Amino acid sequence: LDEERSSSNSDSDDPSIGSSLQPCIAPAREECKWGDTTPSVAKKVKVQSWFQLPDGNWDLVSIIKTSGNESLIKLSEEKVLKVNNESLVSANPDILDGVDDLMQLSFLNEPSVLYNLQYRYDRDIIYTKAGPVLVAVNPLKKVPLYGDEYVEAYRRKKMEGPHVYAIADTAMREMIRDEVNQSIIISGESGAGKTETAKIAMQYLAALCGGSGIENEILKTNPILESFGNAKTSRNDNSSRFGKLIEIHFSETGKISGAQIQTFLLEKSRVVQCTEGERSYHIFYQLCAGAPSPLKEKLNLKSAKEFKYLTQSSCCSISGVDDAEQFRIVEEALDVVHVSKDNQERIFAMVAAVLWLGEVSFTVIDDENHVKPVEDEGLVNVSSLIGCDIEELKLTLSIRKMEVGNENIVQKLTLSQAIDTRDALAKSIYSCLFDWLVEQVNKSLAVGKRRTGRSISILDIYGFESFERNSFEQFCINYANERLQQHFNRHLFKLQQEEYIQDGIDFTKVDFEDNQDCLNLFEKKPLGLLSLLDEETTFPSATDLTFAIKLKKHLKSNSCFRGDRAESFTVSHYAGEVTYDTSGFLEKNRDLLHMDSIQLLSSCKCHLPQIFASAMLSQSENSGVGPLYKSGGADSQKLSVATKFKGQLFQLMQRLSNTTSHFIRCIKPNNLQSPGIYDQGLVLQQLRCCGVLEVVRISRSGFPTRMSHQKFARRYGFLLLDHVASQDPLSVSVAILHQFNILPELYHVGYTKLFFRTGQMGVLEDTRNRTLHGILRVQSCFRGHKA
Ligand code: AD9
Ligand code: MG
Repeated sequence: LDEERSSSNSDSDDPSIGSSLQPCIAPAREECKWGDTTPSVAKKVKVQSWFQLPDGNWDLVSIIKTSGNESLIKLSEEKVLKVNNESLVSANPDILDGVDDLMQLSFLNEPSVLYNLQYRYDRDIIYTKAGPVLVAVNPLKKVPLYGDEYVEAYRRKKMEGPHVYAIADTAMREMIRDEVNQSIIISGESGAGKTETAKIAMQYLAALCGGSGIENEILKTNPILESFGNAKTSRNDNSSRFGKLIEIHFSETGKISGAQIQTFLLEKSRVVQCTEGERSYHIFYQLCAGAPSPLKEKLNLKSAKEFKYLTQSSCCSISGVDDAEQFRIVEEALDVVHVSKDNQERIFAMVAAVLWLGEVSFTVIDDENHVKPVEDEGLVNVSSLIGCDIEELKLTLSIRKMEVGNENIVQKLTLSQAIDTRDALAKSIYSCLFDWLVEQVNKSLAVGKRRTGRSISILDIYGFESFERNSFEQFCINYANERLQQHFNRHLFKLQQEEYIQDGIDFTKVDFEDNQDCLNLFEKKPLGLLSLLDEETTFPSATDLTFAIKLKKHLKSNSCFRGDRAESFTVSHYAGEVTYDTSGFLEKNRDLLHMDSIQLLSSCKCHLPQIFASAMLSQSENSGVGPLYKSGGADSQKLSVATKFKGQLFQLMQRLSNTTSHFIRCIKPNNLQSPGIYDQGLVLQQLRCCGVLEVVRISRSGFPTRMSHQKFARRYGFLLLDHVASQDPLSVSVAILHQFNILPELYHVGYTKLFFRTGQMGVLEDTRNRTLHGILRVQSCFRGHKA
């Protein structure tokens, strides 16, 4: 018994590790004092179960008595209740409290998974494995789990508890050993910690494989991309508004030799409007607060509070963040990635131009609400910053040239059309600037670096989203997640198969559920969501309502689709049902920039035409489709946003399918961005959405509980009633299985391990505990008698 106890704790106290390192392996909830007094033992062996309280939280209750279908239970707050047995969910024995890997749980039910994660979270052990997946619960505070000492401990395998470092280390080793590219796929909802986790992984790789200095450049891309692509939202003060894949290249000697960044779907609308209490992209505020005086004068900058685009949400600052200081960090980072001072100034001029566009206002010139822009400092600053003729700018913002048949006609813009045109221009300038900046960074990270073909890619991409109201953005994001989920399922299935085969187990197909039906709903041509959306997007007279009607007409027989109220439809995603409101879908999918605006941007004398052309070009290259603008009508016939995104996604999936993937699922413990609060309902919902419960479910359908022959024989051998001829662990194990009449379909004997159906270990553990209880009671009586 002592041996068992010490072996279960031994991993956590390696004396060779610096004393400041926290163990990443949980200690037992209460130290098992098997030889001690009877009451503590009695406490350990009482039967416990999970019971869901009216508030939805699960409580660990003791079963006092069971008769028929009912049990008398004691809640943790001592109240006694009589409940139906069906409302009780099996709890794991205490020995399994806070296990490193959820798969070690004998009962793999939702409350047990939730409890295990909470048990660890309460002790700042934020990482847990769920089979092949690393679950990371955001601590929302500094935790002492990182830095040189930890890097060293993981590198030298002194520590093996679940950690991002361990994942990065495995990826590194497998890349070298198997000569296969690796990927680390990080997902989770907003504020769950994806970006921080990606950075932690990058830091580990930089520490492990740095040396040439390029690793510093790679790390410095983070403040740059965050400045231009992150913003304060209601869910995260530093929310990434784009998806990112960073591919880190290694030389033959395992040193970092370069990197390449790909970004996905930047949220453009934020540039011109954001919700109350949220902010636009950090760079706007950083530039206003931190630009040195000469630059401020050159760009005619005011304070952030004075720009309309930045004040509409009544939020200009983030508590605890110094925008001016951040500006200096960004400037320094731009230096590191070799963006020249000239280019930096051009970048800031474009940022300022966007802000000044927001200042452009209009006056109504006739009874039909037609307008012209007011010629004030807004208009003047925009034209000087982007280097266009002010008259051209005025025209672009007041009329639209159209081709009807063979005739060119000029349409005057109404106030709302003029505002839309102005905002579309601002969004376009900003998103082209973002793409161009990424391109510059990529040039720096790739310069002169020889690619050996070995790489580790880190994907930090928005997780599944389901809100009260879901629009086009959620539609794209959830489609991406559906694709990633398929990649995940296939990977998981393959891993399971390999493990069974390796241990000599006859692998008869373990259930494998695919989400191909849902993907077909999106991708089928011509009658899939994306095709129908594109078709409707190109119809001049189509509206969001006609789009919704069309979907219902063509897709009503699809099992993953449901037509709802007039303008909405529901999709059954792997993570649950989501109802999408089609209003705005067509406009967002078109993302139209009128020809007049394109011509204006192309005519600018500043750096913009270059930025614009290059960004446009890279967009069409990314999509793998020909020219972005087809000639014909006066308005551009641009590739739709959804189609472009689909192209990017296909490319991404192709890239990932050539890698060995490692999955990290980030979990947000509460919606308050505060440490120490674990909201069970919220966590559960995320575990469902990010597929952790799916992993658990898939594994449960197989033989998820594994124990080596040795450990099994050692743990349960003393329960054997008959003498076993051979004392080798395998024979002892088999004898135990026979003695307890465990049905052959509930286990498999592998070469090295025993594999059990879920729940079986719990049964054995109960027997073991009851037996121990009996022995100890006898011992204690005996002691008492002697005394
Ligand atoms: V979003 O989808 O981009 O809105 P993320 O990327 O999932 O979101 P992020 O990484 O930005 O979330 O984390 C949110 C905040 O949680 C960070 O700003 C940190 O304050 C906090 N965080 C996340 N991970 C850690 C960690 N390992 N240690 C400490 C953390 N704090
Ligand atoms: Mg992020």
